[in-house]
Amino acid sequence: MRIDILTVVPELLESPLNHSILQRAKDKGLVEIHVHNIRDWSEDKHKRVDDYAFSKGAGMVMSIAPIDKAITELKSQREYDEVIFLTPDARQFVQRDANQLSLKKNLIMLCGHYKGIDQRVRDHLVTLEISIGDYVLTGGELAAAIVTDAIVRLIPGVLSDETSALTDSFQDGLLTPPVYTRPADYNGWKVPEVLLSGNDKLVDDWKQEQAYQRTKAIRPDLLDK
Ligand code: 6GU
Repeated sequence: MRIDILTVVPELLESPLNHSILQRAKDKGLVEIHVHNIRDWSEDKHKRVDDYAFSKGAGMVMSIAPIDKAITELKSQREYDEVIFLTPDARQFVQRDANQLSLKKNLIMLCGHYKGIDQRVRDHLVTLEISIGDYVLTGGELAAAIVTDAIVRLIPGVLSDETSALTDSFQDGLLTPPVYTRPADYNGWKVPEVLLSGNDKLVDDWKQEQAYQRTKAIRPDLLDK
């Protein structure tokens, strides 16, 4: 998979995409992530990428020209499955979206900034709009990092079998059961007896029940689905 991220603050994406599992996925050649500065396509002498809104009091708006040039250049090099716009005024990204996007070959992610973006970008260049939740961030960069992480970890070979994505919270509609490691007794705080029993059937039943009880207590909405 290849992901091209278009932003006016590329620095914000450096650290989150260059460590741990994402870095290993890149090293293994399972994913290529390219971060581009939209300013590189600005023809303005001050490299501006925004301008005043036509409506009064609406603040600054990201201009269409540099974004169109960037996307057109990328599209001339390969075919893209989606041009994704990260913005709070969109449908919320959920695990099902991550699953579907993890099967794609080439993705463009466009990070919103300032007060908004010229609507013609959304109407003519963007194919998918996503928000990561009902709160407002200063820009789409952290959201792009989150969406990239959620997608990349699902690519076959990125996670080891032990940490398989199939056992994640949400994949089966339930939160995960609690986990423990040694010592079995830490200053009187004990690991549940059943986990020390060596009886796989009992352990599986316990995990299933814990997953259900946690979901009922914390995210009852998931049980309605
Ligand atoms: Cl994708 N962008 C911004 N700026 N804020 C958000 C968001 C995205 N998702 C939730 N809040």
